[in-house]
Order: sequence, then structure tokens, then C-alpha cells
Amino acid sequence: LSSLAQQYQPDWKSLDSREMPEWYQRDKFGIFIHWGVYAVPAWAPPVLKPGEKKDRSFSEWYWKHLHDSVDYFVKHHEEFYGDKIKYQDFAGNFKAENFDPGFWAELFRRSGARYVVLTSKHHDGFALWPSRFSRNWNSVDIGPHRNICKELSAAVTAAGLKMGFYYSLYEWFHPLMWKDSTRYVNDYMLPQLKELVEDLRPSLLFADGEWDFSSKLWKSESFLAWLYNNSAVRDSIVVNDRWGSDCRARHGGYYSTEFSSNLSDYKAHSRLSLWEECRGIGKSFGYNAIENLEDYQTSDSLITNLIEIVSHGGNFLLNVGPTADGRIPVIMQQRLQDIGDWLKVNGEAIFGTVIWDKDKQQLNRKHNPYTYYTRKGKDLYALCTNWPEGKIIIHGIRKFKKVRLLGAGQLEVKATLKNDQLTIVPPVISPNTEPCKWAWVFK
Ligand code: FUL
Repeated sequence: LSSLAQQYQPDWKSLDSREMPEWYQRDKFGIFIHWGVYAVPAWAPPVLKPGEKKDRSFSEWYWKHLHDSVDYFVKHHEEFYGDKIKYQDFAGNFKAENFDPGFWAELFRRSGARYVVLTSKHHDGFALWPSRFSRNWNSVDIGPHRNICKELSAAVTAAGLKMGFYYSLYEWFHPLMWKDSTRYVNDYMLPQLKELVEDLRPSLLFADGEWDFSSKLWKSESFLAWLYNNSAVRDSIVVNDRWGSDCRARHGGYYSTEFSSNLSDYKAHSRLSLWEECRGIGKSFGYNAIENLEDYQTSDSLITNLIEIVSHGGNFLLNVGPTADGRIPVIMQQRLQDIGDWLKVNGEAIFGTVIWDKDKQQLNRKHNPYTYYTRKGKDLYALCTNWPEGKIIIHGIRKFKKVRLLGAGQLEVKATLKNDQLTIVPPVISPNTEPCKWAWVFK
């Protein structure tokens, strides 16, 4: 029977023909969580010298940068901990005593996010579930003594959101990793990844740490064939594209970008139809205790990110970095709440929408760089990241019925159509009547 059900062959041609489950394209906005032992030192320089790699600002890279003798990491470590304390010793201080999965899930739900992706294991190899392949280096054997993946997954799904996991294929310091990579993959990595899938049944798998080896060496094709044909989540699982040095933007599920600055080009560089941008609220993914307010994006700019990404057909996976005791920093909570308040009014212009005609978008963006567009059926949404000072003119409209401002009830907004140009006269709104604080949407 199982051989009859087999649909995908372990080769990219066959695997890439699989359509990703439709929830992913509809749901648009997710929360990423980077949490692990690195939340204990919680340190990285937020501002880099010109030309330095972005990962120097990532607190989750602390161990690697220390190992590679990156000067400011070494200096900081010596000053704070001396030379007797090793990274591994931090695990005992990763206690998660204030971790309340129900509270986290509720916060994520209020942010309007529809899915959550937690680091089940980052490049340091520390597993947030009691993996039998990672004894004494997981969150049940040491540190929190809790099955964080399972607890969070239960709370998140109970709150009506989908749960996914990030998993790093490579590990910086696994004894087998560089010595006998075939054994590392066969006896450790693949069985562990399958264990994660079978025990926790995620809706999404965000692979990472793939870049040093090809997908042949990682055996990604046979893993994905198993995932799509035989695993418990075969019908619902969504995956990204980080399955080997030959894969990004080419093979797998969706194209995954991070901390990007030029979003408009993205889709153009990818052979995959879906894509997702992830970024921290600050400059790091893991919690960085020395970041200040100016290192954090404002709610306004995060909402602009979301709008820009979705108007280009992408998803936004916004990261939070909890502290070692299990709290989500209040400023991050505030950002999520603000996005949620905005989505409550304007969510219909985000969820379930598709990209509007590319040429028309381009033409209109030339005239008005602060307005983005999404489409749902016959409805067009114009998302203005600045309140329009004068009239809004949208080129390339042949018919219209009426224009409304989302959140302003049944109020009809004055608009006229002439020569395929729709001219909208924004209503006069005062701070008492304005539908939201940032980014106004005309439907
Ligand atoms: C990168 C990692 O190296 C970062 O630490 C982070 O996890 C990001 C999402 O992916 O490649």
C-alpha cells in the first residue's frame, strides 16, 4: 500500500513539482523564535565595522565567534566570565523559569500572526526537545529541564496557530561533522530530523546551516521524499529552500531571505514561486542584552516591511529573541501588539491576498512610492504607508464600484475614474476618527 501512495521520487525534479499546502501562501505572517543557550550570554555588537558579516551581530553565533577568536567576543567573554567558563557551561544557566507557553501563544495570536517557527536546534547543537541523539545537550537533560518544543507546540496549536520548527543541518562542533560527514548525516542528523518530525509533527520545517555541503551529501532529496510520501505530516508540511549549497532559491519549498534591504528584487532572483523574508526586530535573532532602542525597528517600519513583502507576494517571518529565563522582552511584545492592532483593522488587505499586476504596480510605484498594492478576487487594496497628502491617483483601473477606507465603517470615499485613472480624495480624518495609527488602506 505504501508503495502505491508514493508520489515523489528522491530527485529535485519530482520534489520541486510538489505544491506547497495552500495555508502557507494565505497566512503571510509568522513569528520566528531564536531561543537556546546563547540567550545566557545574550551578547553581540549591534553596530559593525564596514564590510563585516551580519552574523557578527547575531548573539546566537556567540560560541562560534568566540571559538574563531573574533576580538570583541573574546574581550567581552574574558571580562565577564574569565577563561575558565566555556560556552557549554552556560547551559546550566539557561533555566527558562519564567517560560509560560500559554502566554507566548496568546501574545503571538494577538500579533495577528498565523504561524510560529521555533529553533528546535541551532548551530550549537543544543536541542529544545529530549532528542535521543543529543543526550546531555538538550533542554530536558540540562538547563530548563522542560520539553520546550512540545510545550510550545501544544500552546500554539491550541491558540489556533500553526507550529513549525527551524533545524540546523550542520553543527559547528559536533565531533563527527567535519571528520566523517557521511556518518554525521546517516547516523545522527537524518535520524534526529526524522525524530523531530515524528515526535512533534510540525506544519513547517525551516532547514538551515546547509551551505557547506551539497544536497547530495546532506541526502536532502531522500529526506524530502520521505517527508512528502511517508511521514505523518506528508499532506500539510511546508519547507524552505535551505537543503544544500546548490538549493537556495532553486530547490525545495519557499525561497528564504533574511535581513534584506532590497525586497523588490527578490522574486526576480528565485526559481521558486513562494518566498519568505525573516528578520529580527533588532539586529540579532537571539536575544542581545546590549541592544538599545535605536537598534530596534519601530512598529511603523515593521508594518511597512510586512506590507512591502506581501505586496511582492512574500511572507514575513518576524523574529523574537526571548531571555534565558523565558520572557519575551516587553519592547518586543509592544511591537507585536502594535502589528496585531494594525492587522485587526487592515488584515483583509494582507491575508489571502495575491500580487497585483506587476506592470501596473511598477507604473504606480513610480508615481507614488509610498503606496503598495495587493489583490483579492476583484478587490484591489492600496496600502499607503504615509497618509496621502493630496489625491491618490491609481493608473490602470478600468472599472470601479466604490472606494472605502478600511476601519472607517461604511463611509464611502470620494473617487472618480477617467482614462483608466482612478482618483481618490482621502477623507478628512482627525486623531479621533482615524482607523489606525500607521499605514492606511483604501479598498
Ligand atoms: C542563518 C543563521 O546562521 C542565523 O543564526 C539565523 O538562524 C538565520 C535565520 O539563519 O543562516
